[in-house]
Amino acid sequence: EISTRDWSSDVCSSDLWDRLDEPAQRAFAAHLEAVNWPLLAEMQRLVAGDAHVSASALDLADAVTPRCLRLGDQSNPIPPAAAVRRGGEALAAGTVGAILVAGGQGTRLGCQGPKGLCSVGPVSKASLFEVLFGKLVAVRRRYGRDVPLAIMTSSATDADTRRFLDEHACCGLAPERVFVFRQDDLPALDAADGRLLLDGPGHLAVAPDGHGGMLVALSQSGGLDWFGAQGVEHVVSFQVDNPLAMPLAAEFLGYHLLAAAEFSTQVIRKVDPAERVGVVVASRGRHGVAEYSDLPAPLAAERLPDGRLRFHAGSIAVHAFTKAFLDRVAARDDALPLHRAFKVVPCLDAAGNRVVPAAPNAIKFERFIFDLMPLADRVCVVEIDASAGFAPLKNPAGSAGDAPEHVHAAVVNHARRLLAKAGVRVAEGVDVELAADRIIDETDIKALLPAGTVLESPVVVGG
Ligand code: UD2
Repeated sequence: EISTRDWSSDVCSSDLWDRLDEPAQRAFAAHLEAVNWPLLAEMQRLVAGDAHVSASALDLADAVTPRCLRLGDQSNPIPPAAAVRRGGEALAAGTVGAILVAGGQGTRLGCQGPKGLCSVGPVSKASLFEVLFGKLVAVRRRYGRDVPLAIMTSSATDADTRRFLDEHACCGLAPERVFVFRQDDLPALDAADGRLLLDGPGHLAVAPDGHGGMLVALSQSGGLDWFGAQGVEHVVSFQVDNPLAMPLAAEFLGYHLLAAAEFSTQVIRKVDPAERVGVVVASRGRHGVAEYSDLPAPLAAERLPDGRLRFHAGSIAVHAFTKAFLDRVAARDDALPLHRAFKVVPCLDAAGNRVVPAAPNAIKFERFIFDLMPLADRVCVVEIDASAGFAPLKNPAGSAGDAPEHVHAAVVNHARRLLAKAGVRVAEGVDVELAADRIIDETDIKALLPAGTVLESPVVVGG
């Protein structure tokens, strides 16, 4: 009763079928039946298309960097104090939820399992998960309400993430306020002919569908309704690799709310064209993000008369959406385009031998959540200081940037700056860290340490 569909034109090495025993054939058939065939046809059309055409329909020729508010800037059209107040009211009313995108693995960083398990606490050795979940605990302490948190995992990180949450009692978050949902996988296709690849006998080569997979996965898993049932009206999303992320900063939320934006986003000032961050641009009345890999080098390096990069609003993937906007776009099946990436994908050759190609042989497909931006009627862009809110862990130790040692230094420097604001001095060369679940800003430090305190040895303040 194995399906009668003829897969031979779609699956590379399909003659290997006969070598599988019957249970393996059944499993393979089920695997193939689960493939979204209309989507596969669209992916195959993209394989055949021009490799240099960007997926997002942004016209960069006449695009500009949109006007940005700046965190703490008194010259903003919305005063910072008003934003802090409004954001604080929303947090105290419990109308803000959060989504953490955590489908990525830490393997490349030498850490087994989900990237969230990588240690980033310079003193505590706390993992990314502990630090990021701690921030929600700190918000509850200050504003008296939980922030419901949906965590997006992938096939590679789901089981380990759930185990981590069990073993660490959700790091102090109320378990009923944590919702774990899994993004989908998409097949990788042979770059030469668009056929499916096998990465083992009877097993398709697949990869997670990008953080944009969040939209469909959240909606289909019941996550959007879960937020709705708790009175959530605004949802922030952030990435698992940034221990300095501040998606729940009251001032940021306040700008989002007071600007009546459907989609707000945090950016940093991009100063070097080589920085691996997408850029927020405005073109023909719409906002969007041009991913760094899609931005032609001459455009990325273009400068304004005042010396700034023409495209200087670097996206750090911290966004806020209205829940109504997410509901609206989740109902469309064309909300997010597919992006292609040429990758090396180990696979079986026609003789059934596993090969690891020396050059990219396959196309992987991903959707990006920031492609929702052009669909939003009002967008609010808020610039933050990178030193206060962006220290991504991307590369292994010894790399030129975004490696554990850079993250470590950024976390210590951020702590030193907040401690200095609270009148606390730290001796030269001493590592200090702020307990993520206690300290949002200097006011929390002042409540713990009297001004004039000197820290002479490594410590987790508030830990
Ligand atoms: C991302 C942004 C880039 C910039 C940078 C900031 C994209 C395409 N690019 O670059 O513009 O904002 O981050 O750090 O977003 N993830 C999933 N599932 C997936 C793929 C990724 O959950 O299928 C998560 C992953 O765990 C990580 C985040 O998304 O938290 C970013 O993924 P990445 O490290 O591949 O993105 P990167 O550094 O190329």
